Amino acid sequence: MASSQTTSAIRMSSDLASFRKELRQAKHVVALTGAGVSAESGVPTFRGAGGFWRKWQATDLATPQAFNRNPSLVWEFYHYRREVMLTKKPNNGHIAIAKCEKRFLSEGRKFTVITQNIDELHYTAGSKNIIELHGSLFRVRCTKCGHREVDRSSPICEALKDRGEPDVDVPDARIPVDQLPKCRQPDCGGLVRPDVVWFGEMLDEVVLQKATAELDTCDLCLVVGTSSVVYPAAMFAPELASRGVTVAEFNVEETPASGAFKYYFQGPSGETLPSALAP
Ligand code: BV8
Ligand code: ZN
Repeated sequence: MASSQTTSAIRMSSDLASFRKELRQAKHVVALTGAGVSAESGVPTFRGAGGFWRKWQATDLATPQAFNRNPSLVWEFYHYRREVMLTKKPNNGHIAIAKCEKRFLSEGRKFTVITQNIDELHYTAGSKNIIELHGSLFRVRCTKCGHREVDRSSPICEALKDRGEPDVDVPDARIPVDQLPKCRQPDCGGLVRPDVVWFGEMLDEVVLQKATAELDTCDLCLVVGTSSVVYPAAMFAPELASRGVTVAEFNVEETPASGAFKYYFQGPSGETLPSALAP
């Protein structure tokens, strides 16, 4: 529970009592999360100051074109983000979401997390029913045979050891392809890539179907820490609102989508969620 001091510091722009009444009556909640829910865990968001790695933004490197052009540079970027996660923990926002899911389950109600994040912090916080729209930092996919597997190794390959530093003046490692992470399937040995959805790539059909099925049956949606600019995730909550489903946004600032939502709670989600989702 946020301390009284921080609660008074948070300007709750909507009527918390009214939201909590709807939360008590909801049968199926979907929590749609973005990079902002992990910000207080120290994970850089995409569009904040932390959105740069060396001289690039994620949108420059999180593309199939960038990977085909320079797999070494893209692997340095993902290797850096994997290593960063080794020291990051879920914050009170992730934990409040996980506790709310547990309470809903004990009351025969449904709670689904649909996240745009690839940092797996919702799993670590104890959430169970999670849909990762954009994949995971800790899964790889072979570019040759398509084999997917979880890979938490640090470093993911010898050549990336101590590489990936984020400072703008660090020279690219220019690692030869045959020293980059390789497929472990017998007789393959193909180059593997992070198993994430890059810009310009379609979301996994099955993942999208699962997310759509959850969104079609939910009666309350929390939108937490997303700038709502990346599609198709950006249209999920506005679509629900247009169908009359209650949407509550938790963000430190208003977003292009805020106007469509019934509730807006301003403040860091690590502080606003515990009081909003408490029993
Ligand atoms: C698709 C995985 C069909 C990788 C990600 C032109 C050419 C090609 C495509 C497009 C195009 N124009 C538009 C598109 C579609 C494109 C898109 O939407 N582009 C955007 C940039 C306009 N989408 C796609 O390409 C998608 N695929 O559409 O396929 C198609 C195919 C071909 C051609 C056309 C269409 C695939 C998109 C998935 C990309 N992969 N991640 C990786 O992570 O490396 S996206 C990545 O960025 C994240 O997953 C996330 O989705 C997004 C970042 O958004 P947020 O999570 O919202 O984070 P952000 O930093 O932006 O905002 C943080 C928010 O938190 C802020 O609002 C901030 O105020 C708030 N906040 C900060 N601190 C806190 C807080 N809130 C609460 N508490 C705090 N403490
Ligand atoms: Zn393979």
